[in-house]
Amino acid sequence: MDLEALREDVRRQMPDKRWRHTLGVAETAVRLAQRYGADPAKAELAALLHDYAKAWPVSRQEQIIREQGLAQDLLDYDKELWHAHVGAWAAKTTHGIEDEEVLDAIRYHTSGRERMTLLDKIICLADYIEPGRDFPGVERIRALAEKSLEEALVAGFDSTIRHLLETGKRIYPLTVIARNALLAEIISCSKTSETEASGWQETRSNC
Ligand code: DGI
Ligand code: FE
Ligand code: FE
Repeated sequence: MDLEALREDVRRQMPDKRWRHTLGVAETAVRLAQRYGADPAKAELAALLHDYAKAWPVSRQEQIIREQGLAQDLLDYDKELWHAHVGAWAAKTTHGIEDEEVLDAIRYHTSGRERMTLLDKIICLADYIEPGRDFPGVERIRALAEKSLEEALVAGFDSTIRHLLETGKRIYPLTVIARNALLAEIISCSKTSETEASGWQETRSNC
């Protein structure tokens, strides 16, 4: 696949500011992939495509969700959630991306989901902390990202959920499920490290 042609096409889908955000997410996702042992090439590809459909008219996004049989429950929640699923569909149909890991990372980059893969976590977190992001609490999430993907993501979802509560919007259930699952991972990891400290050899892949 020609990455340069893909970049040019992504760039054409969005205003300059969104393209700069996309480049920031790609740079951050590659760095997180190197730090946490994911495939940097997949991280770059998913990041470049993550907001592919963000600037498309919502009417077009809605039509694709309906006609292509994407998650219909999205239509009952904030329109900001739609571009992630539409973007995964476009990555597959326009760019022929078949790698389900990459497609899922695009599809769930906004909402999160239960049992997020390493790549899901990296794209979702890179989206929160790329260098162009400037919202209250972003510095804390950046600092947490150096220590734990899961703790940083919980802090990210907390800030999104707080914002949704303050603005009286509905919360997409998958976001609540994602946050709870990440908290469970954090707790089970801390139990594992206690067990290891007391001499037991129990290993869990996510810790
Ligand atoms: O596309 P971006 O602006 O780069 O960022 P994004 O894809 O993470 O999210 C877009 C917005 O979606 C985010 O500012 C909050 C909003 N949103 C609305 N309802 C929900 C939601 N985000 C989550 N995680 N869950 C929701 O229920
Ligand atoms: Fe997005
Ligand atoms: Fe984004």
